[in-house]
Amino acid sequence: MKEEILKKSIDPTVHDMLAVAEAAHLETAWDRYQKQLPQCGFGETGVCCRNCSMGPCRIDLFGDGPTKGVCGATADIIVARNLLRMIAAGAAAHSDHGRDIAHTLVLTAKGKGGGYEIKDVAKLHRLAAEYGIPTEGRTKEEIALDLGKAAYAEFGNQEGPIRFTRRAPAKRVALWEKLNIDPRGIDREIVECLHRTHIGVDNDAVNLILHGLRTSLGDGWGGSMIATELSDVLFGTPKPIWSEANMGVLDEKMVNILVHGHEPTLSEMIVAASQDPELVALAKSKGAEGIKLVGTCCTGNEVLMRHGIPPAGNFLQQELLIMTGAVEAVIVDVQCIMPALGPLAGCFHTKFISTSYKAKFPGATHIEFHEEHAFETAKQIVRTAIEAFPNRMKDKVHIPKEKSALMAGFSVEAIVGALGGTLDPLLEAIKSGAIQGIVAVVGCNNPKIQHDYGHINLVKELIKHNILVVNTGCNAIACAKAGLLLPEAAEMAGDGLKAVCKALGIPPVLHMGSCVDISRILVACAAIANALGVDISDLPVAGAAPEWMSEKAVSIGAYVVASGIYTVLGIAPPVLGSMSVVELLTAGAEGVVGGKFAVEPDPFKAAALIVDHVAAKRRALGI
Ligand code: NFS
Repeated sequence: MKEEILKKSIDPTVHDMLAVAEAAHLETAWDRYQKQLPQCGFGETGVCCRNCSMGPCRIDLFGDGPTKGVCGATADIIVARNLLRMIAAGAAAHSDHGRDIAHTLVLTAKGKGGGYEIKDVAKLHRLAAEYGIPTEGRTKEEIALDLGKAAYAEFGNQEGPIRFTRRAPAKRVALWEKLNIDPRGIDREIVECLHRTHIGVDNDAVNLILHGLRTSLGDGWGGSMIATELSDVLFGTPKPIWSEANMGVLDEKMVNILVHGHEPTLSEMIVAASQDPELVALAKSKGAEGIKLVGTCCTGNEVLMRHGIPPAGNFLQQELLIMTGAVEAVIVDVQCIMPALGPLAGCFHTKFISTSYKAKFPGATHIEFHEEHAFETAKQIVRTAIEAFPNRMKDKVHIPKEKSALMAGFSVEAIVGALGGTLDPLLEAIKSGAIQGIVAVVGCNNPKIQHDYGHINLVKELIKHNILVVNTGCNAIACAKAGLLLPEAAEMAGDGLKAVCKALGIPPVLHMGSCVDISRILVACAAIANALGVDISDLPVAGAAPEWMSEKAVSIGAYVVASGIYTVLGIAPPVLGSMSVVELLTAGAEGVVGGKFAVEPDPFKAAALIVDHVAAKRRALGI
């Protein structure tokens, strides 16, 4: 295998497919990244401003060029404004997802759900109690209607507080209130980001970034948490489940359908449609043995968590999956879907099907999905995939064989269940030191870092140091492919963590879901902090995003830090053009919110930073 190919990923399926791509002259994100080099230094350091038409302006950090934009904006102002816009976009993406789920819950409660039903009634009751919605003598639909409307209203709230923010320890809420960063409404804070970054409004880097934290809290404890909680009510709260991961899950004899994107509303129905006897019979009539549904990105995680649908790869594998020549359809909704997929699918028999009015793509077949007709549309989409099967070009089919078994489904409820009904055994393990701490490793892939190298090495180092890892998103898929989501992976852990995992029969790395499900991790942190009578910032916990790339990841990083958690990034955000913003994010923030960022691309060094941080928090707690 060529050296350049090996350098791109640690995953053998990727090596295999990159060789196929090269031979067929097919382009990938890695090729396009190479063509972008050297990337624009102004953009990279965050000192390019396009917010008005006196610009574009840029700051010359090293020469004797301009130090201010036409309006007088300095590097500090421009960097902070740009960062705020990234947070706004990320928070908007997560929150719009949450809004769609609330909408689906309302439609379902009204009997207009097109095939959805309320699956977790116990959770519905718990959430209703939190919102002060009466449950006595009422049907689940009546309760769900009130809950859906109440959650829906959080988006347009003007005064706050956002209900779920009150799950945080009282000390944390008091701190947010004191700093004036307690979010008032989910949309309101996002809109205010856009207002503040308009020419001539907020020109104070600290003030801008504090508002970024407020906006991001409205994501983590608002939009994302609503997405997670209401998805559980509608589709069921995940429980431990077995599956397998990586490109080897594709089956040459089957109609292979890839679901990609983020919202579970569509994919839930695709799961149902793919099991529909009439459609299975149709697939057989076309010469296939059946229908094989696989996932990628966070839609992949949603259907893995609830149905055990195998993830076929993470973010950087989306193009490679089409290149196997064995995928009949890629069905997408929103987010993390490369526009490159349409033209690429055109080189194969693959149908690239877009479904959201919000997300159209070149080269896509658009079959618009509306919740009211969910199941019918899902069947139409699956039928379209099946019809493509006879067009498969046999000589182009190449499926890498590697795949790994995995165990996923660790919602907070499932973790408490695995612990025997209370958090106590976990708290005891933390106090005794068997488990030193808990670290969330999350986020994307990025061609700037060898694919999966950051994810896998960081996670392995942490478990070796008796740190329990919880994960979501594309990190979870990376770990699944590497066999780290198996109870046997406890053999790679330190003695303390190994013993705990063996006693409970759980992996040392717990897959908690999609990226909006990082809200599950916040809930777990809040519950542990409340049980110990401390703030989240006192806990031996940390966050990490070794290969992040999306604006959603920026919003996540911001709310994790604003929740009091130390967070290590593998890639620097575009802020290096302002030393005062860098100082605030990597040092000053700790004195304000109890959490801060660090940037460390080397996963071994990142692990060392986290291990030290966890040890320091343990000392401070006296454990
Ligand atoms: Ni998260 Fe999920 Fe993956 Fe990154 Fe994209 S899928 S929402 S943004 S690339 S982890």
